[in-house]
Amino acid sequence: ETAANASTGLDLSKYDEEQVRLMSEQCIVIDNDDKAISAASKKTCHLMTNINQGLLHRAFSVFLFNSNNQLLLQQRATEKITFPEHYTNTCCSHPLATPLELEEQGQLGVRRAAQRKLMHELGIKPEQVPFEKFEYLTRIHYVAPSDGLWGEHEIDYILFIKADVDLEINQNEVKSVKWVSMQEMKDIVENAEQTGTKLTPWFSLIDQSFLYKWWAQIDDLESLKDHETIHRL
Ligand code: DMA
Ligand code: MN
Repeated sequence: ETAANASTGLDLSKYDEEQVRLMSEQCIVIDNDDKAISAASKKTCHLMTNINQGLLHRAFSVFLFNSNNQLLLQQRATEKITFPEHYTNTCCSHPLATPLELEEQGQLGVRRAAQRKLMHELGIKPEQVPFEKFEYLTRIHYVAPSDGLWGEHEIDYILFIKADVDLEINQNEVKSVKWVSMQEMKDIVENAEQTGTKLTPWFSLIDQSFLYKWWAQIDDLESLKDHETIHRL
């Protein structure tokens, strides 16, 4: 961290040690067409000073449903550096700038990253979420400040998966989880302000645009897939 501090003048010592460690992961830097152009640390990619200059990276968002069509929501841990304690979809993160997770054929890199993080955050075993079960719907490009210093600027691959899973929560990542029906989800969002429920910006954007249309067709998603468009939300 000493070298990073020297270059950014940023003191990370007030944050959770494990979350600071994860800030050195190498994300995939992309252009506006989602073409991979380089790698940069998670820290570099999430500083608003860099985002304001256009720095953009690749991400994914998993929405996991059980056989009763309930969505698994997660509340982010207090330790998270961006959007702590916010409610959001099942699991989000970044494919890393490694040969395996850079693989674009069949979105294999993103699928590998999704499996890796479902295990890391929620203890879901890869056998319960095989690559081919992820339904890749579309990509969403958005920018969202977190607290002034940090933020997001991503092209986000949206993955739906229907699978019954066993959970073993990593408390450094996840504060709580909740299975919700479509109506319960709509109520949570509608009442968020009164109840003081913070929602992540990307989840709010997807909630306002595609979520219920996709959810209603959870068993028949083929015709809703759009692998060409990058939706600028
Ligand atoms: C980043 O999520 C990805 C999106 C789509 C916002 P995150 O902050 O949960 O990433 P990580 O779990 O790697 O910290
Ligand atoms: Mn990100």
